[in-house]
Amino acid sequence: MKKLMFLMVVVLMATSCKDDPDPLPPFIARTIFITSAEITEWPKVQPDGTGWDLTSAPDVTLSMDDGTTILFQSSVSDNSTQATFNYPVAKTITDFTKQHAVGLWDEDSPDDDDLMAFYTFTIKSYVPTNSNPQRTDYPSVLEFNTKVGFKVKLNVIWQE
Ligand SMILES: [Ca+2]
Ligand SMILES: [Ca+2]
Repeated sequence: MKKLMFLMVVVLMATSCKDDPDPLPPFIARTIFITSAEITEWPKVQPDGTGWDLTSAPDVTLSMDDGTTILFQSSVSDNSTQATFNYPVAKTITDFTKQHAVGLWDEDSPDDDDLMAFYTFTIKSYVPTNSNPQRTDYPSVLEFNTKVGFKVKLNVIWQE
């Protein structure tokens, strides 16, 4: 009898262990918060090899837009030769299918600013496509890299 009791306990333990925890519900991000932008590479000269300004280095500023509205415009770094830039952004994007752009400009006056480099993107292309996405499947950095030597990283936080 004692033996049988032991067996029953073992069977009970085995069946209770079989209950896997329910899979986590998917994390579906509805908004993305851009905390900062880092430029690690940018074109120091125009495509024809001449400088962005006649007698000085470019006056660099970063912008971000959604095709109709400017979402972000950085301060201007006058006559800048620095290798990298880091801009706090603090902008939320909710339309993941809309095309956005980041542009690097040389501010000129009275002439129009020179567009040094730009990159267009949709947030959708960074959304994970697996059936049960978790927060960790979403990239915390969106990286852009263009042919003209313009490298940008956006540090982001995805939110439900
Ligand atoms: Ca210029
Ligand atoms: Ca200048």
